Amino acid sequence: MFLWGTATAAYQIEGAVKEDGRGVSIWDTFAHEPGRTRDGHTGDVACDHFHRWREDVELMSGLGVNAYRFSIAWPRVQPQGDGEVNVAGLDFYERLVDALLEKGIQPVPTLFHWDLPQALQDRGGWINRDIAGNFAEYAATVAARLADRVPLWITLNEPFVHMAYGYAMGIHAPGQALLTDALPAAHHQLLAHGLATQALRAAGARQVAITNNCTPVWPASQEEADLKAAEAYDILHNRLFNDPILLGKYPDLSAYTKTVDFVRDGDLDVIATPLDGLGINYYNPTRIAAPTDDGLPFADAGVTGYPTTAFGWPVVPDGLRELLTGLKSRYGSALPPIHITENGCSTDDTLEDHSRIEFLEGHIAAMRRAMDEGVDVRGYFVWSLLDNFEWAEGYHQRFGLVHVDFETQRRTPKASYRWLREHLRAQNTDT
Ligand code: GCO
Repeated sequence: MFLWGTATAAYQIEGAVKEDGRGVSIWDTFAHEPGRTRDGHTGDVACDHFHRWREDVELMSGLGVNAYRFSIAWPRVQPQGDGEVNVAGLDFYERLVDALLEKGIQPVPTLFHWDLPQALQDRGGWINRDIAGNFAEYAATVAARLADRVPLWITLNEPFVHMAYGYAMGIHAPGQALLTDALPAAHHQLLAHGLATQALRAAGARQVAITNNCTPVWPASQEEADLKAAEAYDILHNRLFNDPILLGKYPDLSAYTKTVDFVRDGDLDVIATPLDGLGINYYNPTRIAAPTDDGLPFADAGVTGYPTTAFGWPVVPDGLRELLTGLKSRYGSALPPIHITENGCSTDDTLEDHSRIEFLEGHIAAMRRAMDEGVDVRGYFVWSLLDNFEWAEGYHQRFGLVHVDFETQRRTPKASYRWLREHLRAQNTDT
């Protein structure tokens, strides 16, 4: 069965950050530091999903999706990141999973969508190798409770973005600006993913995947310097995260780091533990030019000549086809089945979000073209069910099929919700 779903993440929707024994996450800390998020917005309340989850499950049921990708907040399950387990946290996700299954919606939990327990950050976060073992312990704890009911698990969400924004550039939590010294945060996330995959399987998990954010890379020109920079970007954004998982080796990183001594014997075997799926988040292609002097080996030249979303991101539906067929030609038979675990756009604060309908229509069509060209795609998840806390942008970017009034928490389906409902209905009658 092809999975049609919506996607969310814990810190972006749950709120209730101090309830039922939840520990502090790096996003609680970061969002409360002056100047980190637009207008100082935080996820303290967000969509209050922690209290309103029943209503949100009803919204999905009304939409007619058969899957829901959400994330589990590590600090709800292990407030200190290791050791003591907060049973109330597991109870919350168990209630959610059971309610979804009752409605015929497959739960697709992501174990880490950036809300690292602050206690682990205090020990270095993803720069500290020990965290990989902590993550595997946490994965085993969640799976012990839910593996019998969850068909598909996602270990990590977008390790690239977490490394780049969180540790290299400092625009997301934990707010570190280490530039290429952030590379250990990539390796330790990948190692954590491999160990967690093994722990999940040992606990009876049926299918395991990871979600990578991938982008087609377009050189700004055919000049040597631009081509070289584009290759660097492709390596650091895409291949750094796909190659070790799918091929068991890193691309050549010698131009970007003096040493890879953080990679130890045996690590790559763990990282390449076979998977049942690869989650892909696609938003737009990236156009890359030769570096300026900011210390990075490339410069973002901006994609021009396309419509843009409210966020200013270029809308290039065929980029999804290009990305998927590109993955197939690069990895061949090493490529597992793909799930589009996120795709969507932000729009202005309107219920008549016709540009979102056009966006989704275009991207679903591009996905189908890739499938016609032989790419094995098994699912498509719209980001997002609800308008929510868009990280450093706070509540300013609205990605939801459902509008949220953040004063009253009132949910109102947008035109795109009705469009998707009809699209899904038509498919069910077609097949
Ligand atoms: C990401 C995350 C989501 C975002 C979405 C829109 O890609 O940044 O997975 O949490 O909200 O992508 O930016």
